[in-house]
Amino acid sequence: MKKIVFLIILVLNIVFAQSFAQTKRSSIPLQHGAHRLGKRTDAEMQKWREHGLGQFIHWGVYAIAGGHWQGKYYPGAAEWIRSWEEMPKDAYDNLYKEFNPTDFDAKQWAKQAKYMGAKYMIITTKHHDGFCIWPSKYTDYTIKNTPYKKDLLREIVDAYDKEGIDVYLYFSIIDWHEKGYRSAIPETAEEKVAYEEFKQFTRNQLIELLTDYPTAKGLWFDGTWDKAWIEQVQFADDLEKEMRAMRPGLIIGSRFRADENGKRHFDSNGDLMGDYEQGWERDLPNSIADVNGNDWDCVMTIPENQWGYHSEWRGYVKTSFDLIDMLVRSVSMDGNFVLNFGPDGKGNIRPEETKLAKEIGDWMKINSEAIYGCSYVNLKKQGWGYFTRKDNKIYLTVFNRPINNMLNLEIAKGGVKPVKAYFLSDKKGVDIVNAGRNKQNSSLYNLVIPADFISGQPFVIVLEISQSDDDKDTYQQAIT
Ligand code: FHN
Repeated sequence: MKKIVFLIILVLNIVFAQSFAQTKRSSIPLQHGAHRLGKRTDAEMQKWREHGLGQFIHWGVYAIAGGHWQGKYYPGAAEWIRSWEEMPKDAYDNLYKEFNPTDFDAKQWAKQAKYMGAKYMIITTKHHDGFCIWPSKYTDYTIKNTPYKKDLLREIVDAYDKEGIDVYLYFSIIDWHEKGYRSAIPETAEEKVAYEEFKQFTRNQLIELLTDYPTAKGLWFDGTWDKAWIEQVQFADDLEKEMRAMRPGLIIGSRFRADENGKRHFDSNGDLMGDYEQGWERDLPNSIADVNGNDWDCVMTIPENQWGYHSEWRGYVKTSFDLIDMLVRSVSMDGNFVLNFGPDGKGNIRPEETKLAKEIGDWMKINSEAIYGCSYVNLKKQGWGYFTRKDNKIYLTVFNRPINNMLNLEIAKGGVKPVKAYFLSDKKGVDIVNAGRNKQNSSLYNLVIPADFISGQPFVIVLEISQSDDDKDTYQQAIT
């Protein structure tokens, strides 16, 4: 009887706690806030979630300038060169007349991405400069009017589709080329009309992209921080609904629109707007608590902050170890890691990027089981690396091999039970030493790396687990 009363109280507590959380998160009535609480559970989103690794490509006419103008070095991000005071706007706006990427080979790009292990890619259809790599019928500022003429986006979509890599379309709402575009709220009646036309133009282009490239799986928005756009609450919400109705399963991140109080990414109740959090740019969460139970992606540059092609990378350039570390770290916190590439004006992927793609790919060939379809593991973080998990396997990716060759593992009471451990690379067994319990009654284990094991790479140990059967205390903890 006591047990039943206890169970009823427990259930009531859980129900109360959940409804409290719900009430709290939705306490401000919103018309244009999040339209869904919690993660999407459909197959398209599940697939996105399992990708782990993606490729970003920034490509447009800025690649011709390559971060220089008339011998001068532009210290900003190459794709922003038009905004540089040393860059004459007219000259930039006419660069497209020289855009003729004769070395471009979409199949080669896709093959390289496939080798690297990317399961999806994001391509800049139009960056802030407004140049469209597809022949949009709503502007003349497109690939069609360059010497190249052919539809670059089509070539990319087809090539990546063929390799089984899902394509996502990057689209900048900021458009420096379109005459009605304004960053701040238009003041005059004339400007207001122009901005209304710009909104219509934006809608037309998005509908055009979704219609003409039906295999693309989603849209990756950018340049949505302008005050003028933030204020288009009803318009943006309606447009998002229209796009979703047009393409069920479409995936859109949290950067598209603001709520009625101007909140972006998260609405005024703190709920995520969009299907995944898109705010992790060149940055990673510190812990799982930072991601609030949401899906997320991290987009990362190889140098400090260069997306488009800059012929002269200055400062620290990440190594494949840095990038693999970020990849595993992302997956260990339920995120996807998306690595950026900036091809040059002729369509070549630069040798530094090619080298990194190869090194990451070599690593993935052996270790991708610890990435694809894997997620967060509720185990205390250890200094040697990261945990990821799929079904009954926990993957320990080791970046910092301890001097004593012992990989510590701490499993809270009632948690999983280690069954066996082995190297992912050759399936050779790894000893699991039971190291007793700590004061919190967690079970401690050491996985012993054989002293003669040599690896010049981060390596993965697989730990097979079963549900715990260790509820009984074996050792009386001291009372202090
Ligand atoms: O301004 C852009 C930048 O050029 C680049 O495209 C990145 C990629 O996420 N997004 C913007 C800055 O957030």
